[in-house]
Formats: sequence, C-alpha cells, structure tokens
Amino acid sequence: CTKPGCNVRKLRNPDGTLRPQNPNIEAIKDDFLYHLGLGAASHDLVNMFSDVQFVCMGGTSARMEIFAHYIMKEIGHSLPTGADLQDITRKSQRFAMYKVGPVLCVSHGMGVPSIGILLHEIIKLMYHAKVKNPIFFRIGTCGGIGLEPGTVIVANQAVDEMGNNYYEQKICGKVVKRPAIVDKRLVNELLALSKPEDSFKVVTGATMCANDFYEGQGRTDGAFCEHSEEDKMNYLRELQNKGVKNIEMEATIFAALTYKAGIKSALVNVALVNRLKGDQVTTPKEVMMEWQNHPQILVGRYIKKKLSEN
Ligand code: R2B
Ligand code: URA
Repeated sequence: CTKPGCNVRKLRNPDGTLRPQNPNIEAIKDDFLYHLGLGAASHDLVNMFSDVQFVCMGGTSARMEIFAHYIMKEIGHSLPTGADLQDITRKSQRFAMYKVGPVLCVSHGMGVPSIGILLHEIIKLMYHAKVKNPIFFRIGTCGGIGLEPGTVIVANQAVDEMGNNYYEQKICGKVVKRPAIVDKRLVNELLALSKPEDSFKVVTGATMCANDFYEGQGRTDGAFCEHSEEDKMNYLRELQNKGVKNIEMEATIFAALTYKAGIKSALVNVALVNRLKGDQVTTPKEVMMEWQNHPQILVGRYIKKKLSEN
C-alpha cells in the first residue's frame, strides 16, 4: 500500500511507538549501537531518549552543533545552569549527536553508506527508547539545477542517477529495491512555512541522489573524467526536464529507510551551486555558512509550530 499514512498505521503501535521491522531484534538482548557508542545494556535508552519527537540529520558535526544551539533558542529550551550541550556519541568518534529536549540533532557524514549505517542505528534507537511518532529531517546541502544558490529545495520525490524512485541494496547476493517515498503532507506543511520576507526561496521538486560527488554528478572537475562538457550539460538538462531540482548524496536511502520504518520524513536541502553554471563550489565561507542556515530556519519553524500545537 503506498497511500499516505497507510504504512505508518501498519508499522506503528497504537501509542505511536515503532514496531521493530526485524524479527531478530527482540532476541538480541543487549543490542549495541556500535557507531553511536550507545547500547541497550550500557545506557538507559528510554530515560535518555523517549521524549524525542524530531530527529534532524545533516552531513557535518559542526553544522549539527550549530543547529542544536539554534533550535535550543527557537524552542526556548534551557540546559541546567553551568551545563553545555554534549556530543552524546563522542565515544564512537563516528557521528556527533546533540539532544535539545524533544529534538535530536545528529551528523550523518557523506553519502549513502554513511547515512545508511546511521539510519539503521537511529531507527533501532527510536525502537529501544520507545519514542512515539518521530519525524525525521535531513537538513543538508546540494547542487541546484537552474536554481539560485541559497535556494532551499524540499523534495517531493527522491530518485537515483537513473531516475529510479527506489533505493537499491544488495543483500546476500540479491538486489533488493525499496521504494523511496517522502511524506507529501509534510512537504506541503514545510512549503507553507516559507515567508515572502525571507532572504531565500523555497521550492519543491525531485531530489536526485548520486553515489559520488564528482563523476556520479556529471562533474568534469574530478581526478578522472571520460565524458565531455556537452555530455554533462545534456545529462543535467535531461534531469531538469524530468523535474529534478537538486543533486545530493543521501536522498534515496533516507526516504526509503524512513518509509520502511513507518517514520514521516522530509529532505530539506540548500543549493550551494547552480550546476548549469559550473561544478566548483567556491562561495566564500561566510556566505556558505549563511546559506546552510536556510534549511535550519524552515525546519526550526516546523518544529516550533508542532510543539506549540502539543
Ligand atoms: C551534500 O554535500 C555532501 C558532498 O559535498 C554530501 O553529503 C551531500 O549530500
Ligand atoms: N553536495 C553535493 O552532493 N553536490 C553538490 O553539488 C553540492 C553539495
């Protein structure tokens, strides 16, 4: 069933907690989330995380720390006197994770394999901690196609380099295809939070997920290039004609695994470059830092709104 809400009803318990989608999970006594450095035996996961409502993921640890401080201000959350935000996963040295009341801010590294590992462990964390109705966001960066840099793209579809609307995983020598479906209602809610006075535009369209930054995104400036500038432009125009607005490196697996888990999710990316005009990302650091805030502002508004409705 691909109707909105259908998988959510099937995959969650009446109280909103997730039903484990792996029959082996219950039997693993002390499930250890290796790349988070957190375990069901070593940590009281329910006590630490059961109040989480939103999980926000972004590529770098620095960006997610900035977001954690930003969202703390936005939702008026305060830490005990003298306390500072702590990276909860610092022991693992893989990802960085900050918790600001109901908001979990976590870095995912670059590309499908990295965010895939994180998604497995964060989804299991949601399950072990008995989190109710979590909503996941990727607040990331991307290359835009025909968009002014700084523009935010809320994906209404996630596709791979061949235009497929699924995430393909090889499991035990077999190819498994998992539908990459985003929550259309959430997309519309996010689009409605854009304001005319904002310094940036918010658009929607398909987000393409590539397995590489250079040749996989048609760039001609990698260490290798066996295609022409014309091949690149033809490919980018073809993508544009199919409704692709932006290219990044995590969309399909993010949409597919959250959908499979019964978790509402959205991909909110800011374009750092207009790929129709070039390949290199050369914008000054200060401008880039400002652009990176744009998805945070939109998602921050959503979180604030939802918390005020609780
Ligand atoms: C966007 O930026 C990164 C590559 O520079 C990658 O993680 C992505 O999706
Ligand atoms: N991230 C990508 O994956 N591609 C870009 O062009 C920019 C950021």
